[in-house]
Amino acid sequence: MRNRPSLAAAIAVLCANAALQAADEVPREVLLRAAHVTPTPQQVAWQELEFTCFVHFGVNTFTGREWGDGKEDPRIFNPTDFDADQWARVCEETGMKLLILTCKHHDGFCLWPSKYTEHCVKSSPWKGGKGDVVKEAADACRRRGIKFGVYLSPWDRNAPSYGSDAYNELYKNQLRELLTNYGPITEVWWDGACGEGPNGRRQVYDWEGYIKVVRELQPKAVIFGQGPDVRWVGNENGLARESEWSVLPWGVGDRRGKDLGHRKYLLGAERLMWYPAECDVSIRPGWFYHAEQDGRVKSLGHLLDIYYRSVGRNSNLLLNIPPDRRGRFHENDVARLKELRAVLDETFAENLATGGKVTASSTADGRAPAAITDGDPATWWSPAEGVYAASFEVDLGKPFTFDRAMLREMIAQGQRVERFTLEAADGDAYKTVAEATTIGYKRLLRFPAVTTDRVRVTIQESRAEPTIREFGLFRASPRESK
Ligand code: FUL
Repeated sequence: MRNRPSLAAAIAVLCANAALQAADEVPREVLLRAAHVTPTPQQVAWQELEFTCFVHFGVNTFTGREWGDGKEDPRIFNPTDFDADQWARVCEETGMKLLILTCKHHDGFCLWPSKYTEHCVKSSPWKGGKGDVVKEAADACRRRGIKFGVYLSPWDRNAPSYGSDAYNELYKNQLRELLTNYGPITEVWWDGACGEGPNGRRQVYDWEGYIKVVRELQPKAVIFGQGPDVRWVGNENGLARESEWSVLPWGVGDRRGKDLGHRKYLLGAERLMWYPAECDVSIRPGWFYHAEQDGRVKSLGHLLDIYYRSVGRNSNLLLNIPPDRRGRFHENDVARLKELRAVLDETFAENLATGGKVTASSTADGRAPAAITDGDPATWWSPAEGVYAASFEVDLGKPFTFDRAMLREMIAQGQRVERFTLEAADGDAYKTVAEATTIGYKRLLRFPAVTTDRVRVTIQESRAEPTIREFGLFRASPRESK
């Protein structure tokens, strides 16, 4: 008679199998389901903005604080040389495609003449109490083709009704003012901060009700933070994860976790959602302007690192530039932004893969690999149906030296690639240049310079057939290393 395995051994084997399945052996149907979660047209349009501008401006600019307590005398708000056109011009010149203004921060002071509070520009000496920062900013942005967004802090330390149902009505009324009177709004930014109000009470926010107001008045806007469209990346350093998925289990709780969209979380997830990350960070230590931080504007190297780890990792970058007491972006910040723009332009001016001959290990009908270097955002390469691991090669025609690569998936089809390698030909062999995980809307890779006339990208794991929209090879601007 053969020995029967003990119960403990059988359980051990079962547990080991379950662990293996959780980590790697996720059934293909589960992966395919995740791969077919797609963004809304608003989410696609938002993602294409890539680099955007945050503007923290308000009573804190004049008190030197980061969080006002709502007891500020509104008369302190008095910019001496206010110029919203300068904000929009800097955005235009430096490639920031959207400007989000703190219309109301936690202190409750409104930068527009709200009907629902006296704690606003109406009570300030600026323009004799007739000024409207929101209007000037929205108009300036529109004139220069910059999209406009509103930050309206749910936490209000001034509103006497804070902490009661009446505050939810006030908040919705203020939202209605902002979403009705200032033209198209591209993003509504909801800060998660929820502290005590003037009466020591905390507010139970009516998120569902707030979302309804946005959907009704600005159906094309995306909601950041507490809404279902765009999520906070989980830190205020402007950095996305090595693996940044836009497809996540519905209502993912801890946004600070490591790889929120890892395949192991797909198992057992009842609903999945397209929920891309936004990386917010300030160009200075503070969100608001403080003269003593004029010498602490982030270095070019630091900003470039942020750019590669946000825009280059399937996320949008929301970079805060705080106007000073004049109401203008400070010269130091503007100079740094211009340097950043110049380096990015020089680096990405010429795609060395353009004109190369592209071949692939497998191709679906009508999805020829030449699409990945044609510069046409509407075309993409895909391997044949059912092929989830595939490679493409680019014959550059002659040797080039490069140290940056770009890959983009066709996100309207979903996010699929889980792991890939970039190799450079060295004689008859290929040598690995870089390895990475997710691609998504855009992946930028940095690596030591290589010279070669042929490269290969191998996609080792993809949840469904990969859809590669664009591929590029670049040489970093020499100014980057200075
Ligand atoms: C945080 C706020 O408390 C900060 O003041 C700042 O506005 C930042 C963008 O979000 O939650």
